[in-house]
Amino acid sequence: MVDRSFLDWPFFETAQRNAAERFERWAAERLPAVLGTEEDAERDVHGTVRRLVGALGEAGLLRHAAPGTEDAAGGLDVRTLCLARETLARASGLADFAFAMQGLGSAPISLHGTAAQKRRYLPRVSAGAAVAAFALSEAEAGSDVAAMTTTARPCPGGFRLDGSKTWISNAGVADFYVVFARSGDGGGTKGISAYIVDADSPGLSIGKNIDIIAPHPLGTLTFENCRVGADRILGEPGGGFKIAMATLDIFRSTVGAAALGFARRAFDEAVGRALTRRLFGQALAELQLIQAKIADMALAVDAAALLIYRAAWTKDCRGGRISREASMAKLYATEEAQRVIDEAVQIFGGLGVVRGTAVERLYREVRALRIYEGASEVQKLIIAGQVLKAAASIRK
Ligand code: COS
Repeated sequence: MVDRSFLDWPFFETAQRNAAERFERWAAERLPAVLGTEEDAERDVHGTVRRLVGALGEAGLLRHAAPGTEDAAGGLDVRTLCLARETLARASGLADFAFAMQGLGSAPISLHGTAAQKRRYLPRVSAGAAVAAFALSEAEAGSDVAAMTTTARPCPGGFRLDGSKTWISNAGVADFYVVFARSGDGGGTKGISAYIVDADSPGLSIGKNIDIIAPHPLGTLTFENCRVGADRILGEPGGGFKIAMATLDIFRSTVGAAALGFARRAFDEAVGRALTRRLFGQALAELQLIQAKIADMALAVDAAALLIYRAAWTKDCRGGRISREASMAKLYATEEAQRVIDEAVQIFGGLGVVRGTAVERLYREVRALRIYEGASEVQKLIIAGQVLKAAASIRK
């Protein structure tokens, strides 16, 4: 059983502690039936994610991903999002994915949508009746968002989108996509706007699912003369880059939290194994080399948790930009989770690489987190940029 004493840390209040308990209970009592066997879930990731979204919505848990309130943060509580992802990731990567994408795909609407846009989309996201997706990356514009070439041009009644997006989570499952496109309102980061595009919009087509080591819905979107109404632009024309970055400021901490959930599960499995597996006439846990691994893993887990909860607490309680804190949380937690899980596989020995063991699944699940929502290298650029900017402004 995972140590839950971190819930007593001062970052949290009763609301977050209660939410964490609700996610914990759901994961224990309801999730196994919704997920089925791991093989079945991986064979039909689209169907599984739809089922998971429906069940999370039915349980009332998606209201944390799309609260639909009118305050500046759209009601998003980053500490709750982090605890939710951490808890779900400990149980299942796909359950975490289903929850997280409802948040990432709808957050631009929560943060920047008009009252009418919020009314139209958020209640359905929150109920699990509509699946959301966030469409930013392109084949030649991943880390370098400003290099995007998908265009949105004015046309009678709205906008016409042309181009393609790739690495889009929930492609083919989503009911709508928040799409970022070059709108010609300025160059570089200034010329990008955000649009809500319904999945059944004529001119939008979806490529086949991209098969990755830990399968989930992921694909390519192509826009050919795809028309969206004038009421579907999000925020100000030309404000799309900042909408994307503000959304990522919130969700990068939660990616760290998902990595933390994977790491906690691997750590728990490894400690259980070390206590029960015997060799050289003693438990594995009595070997000092194993104790050193366990100490390193425990330290990485706690340090990652501190950075994640610090970032989330700062956003919830201080507001404003948290780019530095969020990037530190994502960078450290994802890199360390990879190391913790690798050590867990090592402690399991041969069994650790057998398909179907928890640590083998975690080993595959964690890898993408060091890449998506800003690769580790991008997080370093952001951290250094923020530190240098702050230092330069003090010197002036
Ligand atoms: N919130 C609000 N505004 C922000 C912001 C944030 N978190 N981050 C940047 N901005 C603003 C800046 O203040 C700047 O505004 P002004 O021009 O008014 O001064 C503007 O946006 C441009 O910022 P910046 O100069 O930092 O842009 P860059 O092109 O240098 O950004 C990085 C480069 C690498 C940081 C950015 O492109 C990035 O995060 N890339 C990774 C994208 C990613 O995560 N992709 C994965 C897709 S989701 S799976």
